[in-house]
Amino acid sequence: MISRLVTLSFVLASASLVSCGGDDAGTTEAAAATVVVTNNIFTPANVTVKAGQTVEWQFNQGVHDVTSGKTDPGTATAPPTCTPDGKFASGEPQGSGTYRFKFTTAGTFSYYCSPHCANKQFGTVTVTP
Ligand SMILES: [Cu+2]
Repeated sequence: MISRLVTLSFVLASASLVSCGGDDAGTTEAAAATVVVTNNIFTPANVTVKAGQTVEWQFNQGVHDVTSGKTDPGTATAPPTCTPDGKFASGEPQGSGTYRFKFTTAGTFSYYCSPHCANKQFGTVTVTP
């Protein structure tokens, strides 16, 4: 029964990924880097891909999102802050499924989890030419 539910939710998640345009949701191209999302940490937090390659985030534990923008870890007296830049975003926080984004320009792109900015759930994607 549990495995049937897991299969069903996987199918539903896959269907919703295919139906949402933009980003890299519908591609069959293999991801060049995979980031596992568990409670308040991206693993690995820093990945490097080449321009034109795709990064895939796998939501495995808790409820999180992937939002691009500036991250500041704060200080002993100031809390961490996160400011979205609109370059990529997975949308509503999710507890399972995947999010994929194809990076087409070189640079270093920082991102965070919106619900857990205070926990410094930060990551970066470095894209080489
Ligand atoms: Cu989170």
